[in-house]
Amino acid sequence: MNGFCRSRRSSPGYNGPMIHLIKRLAFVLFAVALASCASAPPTAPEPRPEGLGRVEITMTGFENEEGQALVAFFLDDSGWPDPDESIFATLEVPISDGQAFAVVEDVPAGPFAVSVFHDEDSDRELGSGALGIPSEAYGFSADARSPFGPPKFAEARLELAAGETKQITIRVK
Ligand SMILES: [Ca+2]
Repeated sequence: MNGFCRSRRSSPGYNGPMIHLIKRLAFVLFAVALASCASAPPTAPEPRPEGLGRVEITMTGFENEEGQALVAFFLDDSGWPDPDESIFATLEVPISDGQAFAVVEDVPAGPFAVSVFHDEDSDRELGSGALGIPSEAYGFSADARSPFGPPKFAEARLELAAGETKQITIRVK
């Protein structure tokens, strides 16, 4: 500790400008970071077209009728894909013959995405086993699938037109 302090004091001619340079560099890096933040603001909500539609969701691929299908409906990536974070609609629907069916009414036209999982033990959580790999079947609109974690909203995104009834199928696995 003393040695460190002494060496700094003993050569001010070298360390002084060096420290100044490091401070300047740090400031430049900070300014660059700020500028890159300014050029990429958080995604602003897109303007949506006027009007409402309806989405009919058929889910297939269930291996048994335990529990229910938990369907979460999103209009943007806020909270995606957590059913408890969906600000638009979360539905629990029964499973029969390996299938489940849900209807979401009065959906604002524009982009949407749906996440589904088979909540076999009815705890409202996507069960996971070893290494965090899901133990309950799940799926997303647009057949979105990602090898690591859930796909992004943009990958599962579909479009609804005003006055449209859109029928989609989500296969869980
Ligand atoms: Ca569960």
